[in-house]
Amino acid sequence: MSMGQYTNLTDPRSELEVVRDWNGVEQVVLRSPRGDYARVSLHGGQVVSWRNDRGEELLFTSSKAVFKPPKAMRGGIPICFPQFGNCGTLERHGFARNRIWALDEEHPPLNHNDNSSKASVDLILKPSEDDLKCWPHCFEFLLRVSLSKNGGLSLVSRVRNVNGKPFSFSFAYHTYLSVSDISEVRIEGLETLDYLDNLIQRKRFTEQGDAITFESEVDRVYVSSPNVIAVLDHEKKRTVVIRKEGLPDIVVWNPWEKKSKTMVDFGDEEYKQMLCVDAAAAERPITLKPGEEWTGKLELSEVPSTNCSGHLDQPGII
Ligand code: TA6
Repeated sequence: MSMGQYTNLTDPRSELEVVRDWNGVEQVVLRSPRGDYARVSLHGGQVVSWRNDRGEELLFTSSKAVFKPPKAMRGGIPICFPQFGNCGTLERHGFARNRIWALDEEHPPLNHNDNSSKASVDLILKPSEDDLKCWPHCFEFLLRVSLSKNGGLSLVSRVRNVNGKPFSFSFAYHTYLSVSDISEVRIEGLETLDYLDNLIQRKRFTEQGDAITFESEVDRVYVSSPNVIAVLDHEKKRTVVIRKEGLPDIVVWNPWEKKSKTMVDFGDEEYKQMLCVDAAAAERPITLKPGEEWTGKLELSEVPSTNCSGHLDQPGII
């Protein structure tokens, strides 16, 4: 398949390849010069794999995941749009994660002035007739997925209102991180924040802990959070730094034991090896007037734990 305009290789040593999964759905493989790897499926515009230059997978995928459109695969980074969770009339987390996206040949690459060396691909989603029946708003969703030469993974979403009237939506990068042992993991950067507890009808609380640790089911929306947080995995001596722009909230989810047993596409013990930390606009919807557009950015990077704890504001963490 020819490398059309939807691809961007600003470093000739980076690689990009279009393959097909066993359902015949196209997937785009990005490789960095030093051997990092990412794979994006056109099913849901979902990143389904992100590996470092040592070949270690950084994203969780359930051993019971269903790889058959339209159901979104349980793992990787599903995109929740135009609705996060059950906050609305649509199916949970909206329809974007269940749709087949297209490689975007139409538009100049997003951020075409960003020439830091990376491999990237542009995808596009527009509403189908069926989508317009359940959500009567014309939009254009451009997604750029990039892998930098240092293995950083970035996702830039640009939603444009090509409708005649305003519309509002909520959004999340539903990021399934792979962890060694959930009881060995802590999140830094959400201290003292307010959160909405989805386990208690979105009741509002204030985080008391000095870092978030896990010993039971958690399903919270941390509101108006800082744009940089870190997930520290002591056993793996690994920290994943999460940077976000245009997304005020962070959703933290681990189903723990009981809920895990209720999910058919999730192993009963798998809650020990995953943690969802979603950059999101979940508390308040985003409203776009006709012609307006919104951009939401996520950057994930892996840093050796020693570099991070307590120093989130240090330059060079990313
Ligand atoms: O992000 C947290 C959450 O909204 C939880 O409430 C939980 O339901 C999770 O998403 C998974 O949703 P899914 O529809 O993928 O099963």
